[in-house]
This record gives sequence, C-alpha cells and structure tokens, in this order.
Amino acid sequence: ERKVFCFIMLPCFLVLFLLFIIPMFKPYAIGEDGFRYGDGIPLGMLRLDGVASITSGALMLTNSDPQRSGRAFSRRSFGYITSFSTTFVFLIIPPDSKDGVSAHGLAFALSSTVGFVFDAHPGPYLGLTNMKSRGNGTNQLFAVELDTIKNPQFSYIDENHVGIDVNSMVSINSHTAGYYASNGMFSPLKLASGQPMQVWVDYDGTSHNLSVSLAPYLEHKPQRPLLSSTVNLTSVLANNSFYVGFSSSTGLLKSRHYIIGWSFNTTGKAQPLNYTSLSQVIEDVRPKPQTRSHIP
Ligand SMILES: [Ca+2]
Repeated sequence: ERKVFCFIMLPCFLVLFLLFIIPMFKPYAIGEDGFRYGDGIPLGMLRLDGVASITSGALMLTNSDPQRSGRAFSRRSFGYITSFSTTFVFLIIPPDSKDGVSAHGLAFALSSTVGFVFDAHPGPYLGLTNMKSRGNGTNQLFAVELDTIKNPQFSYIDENHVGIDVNSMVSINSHTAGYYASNGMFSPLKLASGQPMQVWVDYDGTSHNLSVSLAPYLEHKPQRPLLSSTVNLTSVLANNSFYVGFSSSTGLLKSRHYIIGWSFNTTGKAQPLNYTSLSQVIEDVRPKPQTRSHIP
C-alpha cells in the first residue's frame, strides 16, 4: 500500500516543486520590475558591504574612515539589459567644509557580477576595480562616476567631474560637473559642496545612447544632458543579467558619501522621487551648525 502511495504522490511533489520552487530562483525579468521607490532608498532590496550602512533613512556609502569602500547593490539580478532610466539624489560631505577638498567620490554602477567586491580597491578605484583588473572585459562593469579627485594616472580632467566608465575607471567620456541651463549656458556645480544634487541616467537599448544629467537638488532635469555616449551595454554586461547599485570610497581624505533617494526603472521613465521625504532625510544627515552656548 505504501509503494502505491509513493507511486502516486512523488510525481505530485515533483509537479509542485516545478511550479513553485524553481520560479523563486528566476532573476527579475526586464519589464517585470524596477525599483519604484520615491520615498527614499529601497532598503530591503540592497546588499550592503564594506563600510556602507543605512542611517537616518539614507544610504551612507562611506563613513569617516580613510581608505575604505562601501557598496550597495541589488540583492537580485535583473535579466538581459534593454533600456533603463534611473534618478538619484546624492550628498557628499567633505571632511573639512572650509576648503571643500574631498575624496574620492561615488559611482552608480551596473555589473553582471558582484564578485569584484572581494578584490576592488578604495581610493581612485571607487571600490569597483583594482590595479590588475582595470580595463578587463571580464569586469562586466558599467558606471557613472562622480569624481572629486584629479588623478593624472587615470587621465582625469579635473578634481570635480562626471564620467562614463566601461570596465575601467578611465572614463570613455567625462565632463566637469555642472548642468546646461535652459538658456544653453553651462553652470558648474561642486560635487563635494555639502549640497544635495540629483543625477539622471537614461539608456536606450536600441540606439545604445546613454545620457547623464546633473542638477542642484529640487531643480528640473536639464533638457540638455551633461554627457552623452554610445555604449553597447549588451556586450558589456555579457552574462545577460546584471545587478544595479552604488559604490564609493575614501582615500587619505575621509568624506561621507550619501545616496538620499533612488528610483530605477527598466520599462519606462524613472519614477519621480518624493522630495518632501528626501528633504527630511537630508536635514537629518547633514552636519548641524555648531551652536555655542553663552555662559554669562
Ligand atoms: Ca574620474
């Protein structure tokens, strides 16, 4: 009787396994999902490592330790890359607000692997590559860097630039940080000013056009992007799946790098952020002005 029971029930268990268990391991398919969190950082979706932590509702990528990296990437991978649209608000607090010198910056990144976290170096590598791996196609890495150090070794244009990086921290395209106003004039912005700013990155999977815009917090997305490049991300992210997130590092200078809010979409424009919530987070993480008590 027991044998008959097994004979009937085993195929049933197998069918149940195929129906329910296997789909749990399926990566996010494009068109199925994105991060649509307008209120801040999608905390549960992120895997933090290095010195990254969540504080006051913000993602703090680096704390006040020198020569350290912090990263936050999506726990689950997305499928084959087609198009994407993302926007985020960041805040860099330099170690000494008087001279505004800061290190090293942060990057928004897509990668087919998160294995690099074990070998990536801080400082100018922004926690994404190292001396040996830089430029390797096996990195399967795309990044938009917000770089606050001039490093002649990497052909950096200045100590305050935005760059498009493919498998390397030597940018394929870069521009002094700032934005084009509606009258066409370029307005420079200091990345490590202690002021929040917003970034938009849009990628068209058909034309392979990638554009990056930057603006002061609460300003509209500029009509003219700061940077545009043609990048075939299908060939960069060759594993046909990718993780998305942020990385940052300090050097001898110990800056704090924050992501305040983020939205990422693979099926249309990035969802707008909730600025009311973000303004509160910004207020909470910013250093408070020193108040002196007057003792008569
Ligand atoms: Ca750079």
